[in-house]
Amino acid sequence: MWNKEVETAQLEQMQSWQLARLRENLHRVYENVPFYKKKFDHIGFKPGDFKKLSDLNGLPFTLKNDLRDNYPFGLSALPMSEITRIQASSGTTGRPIIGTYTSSDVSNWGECCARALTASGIGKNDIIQVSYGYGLFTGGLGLHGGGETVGCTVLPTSSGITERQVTMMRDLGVDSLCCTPSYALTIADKANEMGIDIAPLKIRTGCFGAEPWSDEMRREIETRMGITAHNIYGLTEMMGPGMSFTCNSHDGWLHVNEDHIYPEIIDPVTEETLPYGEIGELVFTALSRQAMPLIRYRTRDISALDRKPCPHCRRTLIKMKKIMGRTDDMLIISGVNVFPSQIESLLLDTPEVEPQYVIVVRKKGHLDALSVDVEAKAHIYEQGQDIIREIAKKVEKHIHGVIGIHVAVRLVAPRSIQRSEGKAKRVFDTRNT
Ligand code: DLL
Repeated sequence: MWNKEVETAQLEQMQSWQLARLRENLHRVYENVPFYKKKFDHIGFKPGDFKKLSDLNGLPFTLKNDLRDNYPFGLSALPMSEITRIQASSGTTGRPIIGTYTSSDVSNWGECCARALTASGIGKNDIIQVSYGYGLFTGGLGLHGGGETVGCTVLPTSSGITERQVTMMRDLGVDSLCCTPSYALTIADKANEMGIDIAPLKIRTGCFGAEPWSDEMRREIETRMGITAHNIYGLTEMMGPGMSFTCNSHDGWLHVNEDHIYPEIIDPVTEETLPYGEIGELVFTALSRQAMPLIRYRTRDISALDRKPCPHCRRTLIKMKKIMGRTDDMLIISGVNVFPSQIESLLLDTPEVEPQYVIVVRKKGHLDALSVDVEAKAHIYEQGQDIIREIAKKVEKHIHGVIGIHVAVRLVAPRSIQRSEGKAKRVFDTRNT
């Protein structure tokens, strides 16, 4: 463990750290961020009234739109002289989401990523290849900072120039790859094309995140690269990668760095806080962040929380379930709620296809129709159209059996779907275009 004292702290100790930090941040935002002053005044709340963690339930949420409305620095709690870094995420529409950091924020971020890297088996003697994009996106610099905190050797390849990713991984004896899961597969494909087998190379572990990925995809990466694939989660608004991470239990739960960010699960419709174990939307409150401490930020990510200590690694940090989807990713097809990740799991249950697919939603008359193009494995594709159609029908039946909707499945030629170097775009919704 990177920080055993915190990662295995008793609940009482953790809650006292959380309460102290939360009180400080509530004062900070009330005094320095007019947006929060107005919101707190509106409900008659003064930071001095805050006595216990459950008092958080009564405080208003912060939404993505609030960040857009207060673009670029309206939610920063400190003057520019204190800000040492700005990161941003492009978002899908309109203004970018800006995150500001003080040097203490950057150092805490490094600490959180160091915990994640350590949990993935990385130490001082190892080389990590950071193939997340460097720049405004938090992936590259986040894992870079984590690697430097651990004291391992960081190879800042950034994303792209995939052939070079493969040769450097081989020639330098890289121990760990950090990138999006879809880019890991792109790298594996490129190695294949180059006639290089990654599995026997020195690399043994990886920290993958920034997009949802199924267990089937994890197994695919693990088999093709001969590594253990770890999950790392985060968002620009709160910090970036390192908010939570997996240990070696691979049970679908991530340990949350709850001394830096306080998680809650709410019902996205009623906005009520839900008890541990229930599925809902993740909401985070910044505990140590100085530059841009968001209070009750609604992530739109769907997950659940579990307070039981991990039987595998003994960390006591609260766990969150691997992201199951996003409230805004959910497709409603003929009245049935469908998450792209459910479709991915079902596709990858099928041994004849590659983990490369696109989902298209379109209007068919008054109804919504869903179709999926998925790449066939090369040896299957070579067997001709009859076999391909037969497998497509089998997949359609499987999806119908589990989710209860009809999805038109097409098996397409190997390598015909565009490969990703960062977050993969897999869903094309043409209903409103
Ligand atoms: O994606 C930060 C990051 C970089 C995380 C590298 C992990 C590794 P944003 O671009 O702001 O930040 O996107 C945040 O991506 O709300 C989730 O919907 C999704 N996401 C991030 N990590 C995971 C993950 C970075 N491990 C949004 N599993 C979040 C599923 C993830 N979804």
